[in-house]
Amino acid sequence: MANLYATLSLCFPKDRSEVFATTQDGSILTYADLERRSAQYAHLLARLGVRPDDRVAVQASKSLEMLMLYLGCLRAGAIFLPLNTAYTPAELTYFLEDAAPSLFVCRPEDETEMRQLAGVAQLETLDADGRGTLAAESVSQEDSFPTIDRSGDDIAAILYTSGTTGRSKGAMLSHDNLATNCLTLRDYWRFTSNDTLLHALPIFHTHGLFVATNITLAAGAKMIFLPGFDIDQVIAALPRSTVMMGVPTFYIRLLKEPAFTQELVSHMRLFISGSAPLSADIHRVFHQHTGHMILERYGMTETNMNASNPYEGERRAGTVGFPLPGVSIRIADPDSGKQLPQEEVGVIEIQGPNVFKGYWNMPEKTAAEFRDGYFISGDLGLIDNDGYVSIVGRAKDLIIAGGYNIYPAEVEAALDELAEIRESAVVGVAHPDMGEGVVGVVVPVNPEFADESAIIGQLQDKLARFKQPRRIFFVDELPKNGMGKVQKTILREKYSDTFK
Ligand code: MCA
Ligand code: AMP
Repeated sequence: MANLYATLSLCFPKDRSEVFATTQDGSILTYADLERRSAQYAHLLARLGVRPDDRVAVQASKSLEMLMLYLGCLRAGAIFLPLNTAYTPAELTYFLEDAAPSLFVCRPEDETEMRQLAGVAQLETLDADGRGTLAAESVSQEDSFPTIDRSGDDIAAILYTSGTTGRSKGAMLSHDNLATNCLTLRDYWRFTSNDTLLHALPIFHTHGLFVATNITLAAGAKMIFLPGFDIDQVIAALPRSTVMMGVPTFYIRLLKEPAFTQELVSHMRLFISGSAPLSADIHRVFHQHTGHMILERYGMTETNMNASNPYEGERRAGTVGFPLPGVSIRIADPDSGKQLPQEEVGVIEIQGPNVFKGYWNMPEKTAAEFRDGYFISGDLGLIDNDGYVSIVGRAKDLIIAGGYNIYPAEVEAALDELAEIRESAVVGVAHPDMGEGVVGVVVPVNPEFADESAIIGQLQDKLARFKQPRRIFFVDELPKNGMGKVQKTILREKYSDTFK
């Protein structure tokens, strides 16, 4: 295949005056607008000296302009590198030094601070209303652009994911990785140009950018583009939508809302959930309450989507369905790599056109995460006798809160740097809203010290808010096994009621 944008544009409605997106303030972007605006961004990038394969890093609030910048990057052959808006300057420094983007786009209010960061070659701004220096400069550019030819293996985007050890890794996703996956999902989930997707996810991660947006484009469909998950806005938009995608927290919150009734969603075609486990309980309650069975699917930044419950046929709660067409999933013994039979639990390994091209500048780390051409997910699961894949746990030490990944190793490193702390352990425990909540268990240098807010306060500049422990517990010592390794199972058990 070719440039992802070229592939998507073949799927746009013939009549380009069709609506692509409507926003909260009532503005409308048609497919013709999309072609013009993305062309203007592509021209501007070229004028700013951004060449094919250069990285364009973006930490901006969710806006249609940011989506147009994404499409402009694709058209110009540049590599789009979106960054979570919650990341602190300390966290950004690493990403910018590592990826060495030729352009960094930030929020106008952050401009002064961002200029100080190392690794920023060129800075432009973009705000939530689509204003800022970049948007302003783009409007005077020519509004048609010959999309640059790319080979399917060329990199379209880099998304950073943290790891259980060491630094974050930039997952390189090719034009083919993204194109094949969204075309497969469009067909698997029966998207057509009659669909209107309710888009309330952030657009700096796979879910909101590649799954939600690319599928809409690949179907020539429409979206209602909300700034984020605001329950009132979502309730107001549901009557005009046909499909909704979300993390489990979206569905947990909707079920608590009295205005979320069966009548409100009786016309809906599909609810999709992913990024974190949706409990069988929520599946059941949602079904009883609305008559809709949520379709749960499984993905990763490195692989896009791997498995999905069927559109027709049984959507089985507690499973993530079948490997997608063209994707091969096997279960292996975590240590030996030996393939395990159906019904046995092991590490989930994935092969297919969806699997990424490796970690940016990290060939050894990339090699270490593949076995016989299969990507080792770090998720523990099984394939049952009917072929349904279930995720039953994680071989990697990872917490998922509200669909965001938090690596305890990173939080522990930040805690251990504090003068008051001798050592720490970070675990995830059940949280009624976010699925999991972060708990820090620390051994203070001074046994008398027990100031929780002083500890959390010192993390403000170091870690994004969503990674910070919501509670800190002070102990004399951490439970360890004979090898000196912290026994996190004991801690998870001990603090299991923290958020109940
Ligand atoms: C916000 N906060 C969080 C989270 N989000 N803390 C932990 N985890 C979170 N996910 C913090 C806020 O900073 C705030 O801190 C406090 O929690 C309460 O904020 P609230 O207003 O309730 O939160 P919100 O703004 O409503 O956001 C919750 C959210 C949001 C809507 C669930 O986190 C969200 O949109 N999540 C989606 C993430 C996502 O798209 N994941 C996909 C990754 P304070 O105490 O200071 O007030 S892609 C992926 O995983 C793979 C590939 C896949 O399969 O899709
Ligand atoms: P990320 O690093 O943000 O790409 O997150 C990927 C991880 O999210 C996977 O390795 C899983 O642990 C988790 N995940 C995604 N979808 C699901 C799901 N439906 N059920 C359980 N875990 C999921």
